Amino acid sequence: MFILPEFNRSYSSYEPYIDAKTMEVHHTKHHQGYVEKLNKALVEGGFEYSRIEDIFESISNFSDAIRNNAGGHYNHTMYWSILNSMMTSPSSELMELINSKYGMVDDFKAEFTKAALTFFGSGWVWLVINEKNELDILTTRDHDNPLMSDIKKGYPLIVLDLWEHSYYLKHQNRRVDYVKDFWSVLDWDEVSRRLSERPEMNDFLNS
Ligand code: MN3
Repeated sequence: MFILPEFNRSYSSYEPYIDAKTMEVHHTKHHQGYVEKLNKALVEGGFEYSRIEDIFESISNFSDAIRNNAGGHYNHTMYWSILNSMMTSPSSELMELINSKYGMVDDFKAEFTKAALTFFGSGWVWLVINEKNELDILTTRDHDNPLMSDIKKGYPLIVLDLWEHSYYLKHQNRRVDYVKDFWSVLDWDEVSRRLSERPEMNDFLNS
């Protein structure tokens, strides 16, 4: 059984960039819903798992309900983990990778923002490290994830929720303002930690 991760900060921690009401509803209603539906679908299918990554590894064997809700659980858990109210900056390892692929950090942000704004519908935008040890920006539909066995695009370092429920109360239809505000609450320490502690490429790309 999976459980909703606790929020270790108050929902108002990310004001004025992400409002407290959005955080609360997003966490206690949307994310909670994905966890409940995932558990229900796993029980009905007779499955027992303790790691979402193990479900992702053979994702095409599962129902849409398991795919969507397992992705919903992982993606939201990761999204919460990369938010911070403190000013942080990329590690030197991450900075080198950004410089070699995009130029300055602002150039990377512009590319990531463009991907978020040109994506149509509900989904997620990601920064991943791929099997060539290069950074990549990509988008996934619904609750798909770069670690899913039929996607396998790399190990995720940054994720941003592009579903309207993540910004509509505050930003309404202005996804551009939501993405701009995201940079003010992105926890580069956690992104850098994910990079330095990423699993061996073989563990998640070739299995
Ligand atoms: Mn969401």
